[in-house]
Amino acid sequence: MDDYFRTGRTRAFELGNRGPIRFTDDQRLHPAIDEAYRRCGFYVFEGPLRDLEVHELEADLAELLTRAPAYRDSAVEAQGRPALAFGKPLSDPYGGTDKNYGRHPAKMSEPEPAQDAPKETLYFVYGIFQGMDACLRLYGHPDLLRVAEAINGPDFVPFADSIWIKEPGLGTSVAWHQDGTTHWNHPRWNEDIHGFNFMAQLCRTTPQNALWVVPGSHKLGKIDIKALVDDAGTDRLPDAVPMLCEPGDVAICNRQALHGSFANTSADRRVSIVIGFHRRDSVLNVKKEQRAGETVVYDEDRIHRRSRVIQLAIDARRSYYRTETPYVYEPFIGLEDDNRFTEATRKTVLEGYHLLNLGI
Ligand SMILES: O=C(O)CCC(=O)C(=O)O
Repeated sequence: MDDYFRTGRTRAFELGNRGPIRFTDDQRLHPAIDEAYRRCGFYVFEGPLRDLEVHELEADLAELLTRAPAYRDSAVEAQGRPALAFGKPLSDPYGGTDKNYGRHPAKMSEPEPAQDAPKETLYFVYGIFQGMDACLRLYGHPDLLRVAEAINGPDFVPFADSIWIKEPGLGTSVAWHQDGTTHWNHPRWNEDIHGFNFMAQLCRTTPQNALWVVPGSHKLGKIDIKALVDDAGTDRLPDAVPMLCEPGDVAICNRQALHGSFANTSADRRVSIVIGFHRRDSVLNVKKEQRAGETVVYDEDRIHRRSRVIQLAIDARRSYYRTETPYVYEPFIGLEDDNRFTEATRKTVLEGYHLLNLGI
């Protein structure tokens, strides 16, 4: 494993896919960033979050954790609160199961946790804009939204959002997968059709605790992951590289890229806040079976209601970071006053908003 981690680090830094966010004079993503993102399927933006913002995100999470139950048995999904997922320390909750539409077909190795480890670890939080205002402000980050516009067009729409937590010596693995579940055989399939995720990092990531990505795999269509892992004879896929970041970095990762992470046996925590966006025409009128079994249509009304969260986030950020120029979100031009972040919209727009997520 040490050798894999060492060579992975070297290969990660050789890819040339990291640096600050840069735009051209006409507001396009800098061509060097665009080229590297398209070649690799991910890019590490260095330092878009200032220390203050990182600390506020950490404080939001710490507050959530002090209120969170220790185990799944006692978890209550209260309305208006983020929802929580627990797993056995160092286990692989998804690999080889039909969870997440069966997109994790191969099991990861599961190291033995320490004898005194708790029986469960909290590894995933979703619906994070309910009661975590620093996360909401992050959602309204003008430079990140400009990147979203550059990649998905000015009428881009939300996907979903979450926090992955990998506690030292406990963090569960995430078996190799590609995120997309619906458009692999679409007549206009292309490398952007399943959207992308921003991954904002609150901790330094290391080869041991990082997300790993197979560069270029977002262009390959649906990959036979089980065969790939079987052929490799190991869950250490030889072409993968770790997504190495400092606190305050925000990576962007194509959802079609093959990615996964190992159980965190290291002494270092990782916390990644994941926020996804789609092209509007990827989701409009898509029929999707939800986890509960019912089928929903992502019609204009649902997309509009879910997109209001972006406009609220822009407003929440505007009144907090007063020296920043707020992002102008095209679908809400002229509707700004109806979409202010207030105690009323906290309830009417944010409570349960994640039930309107646009998963594809
Ligand atoms: O951060 C991780 O370890 C897993 C993230 C992931 O797989 C995802 O967001 O799709």
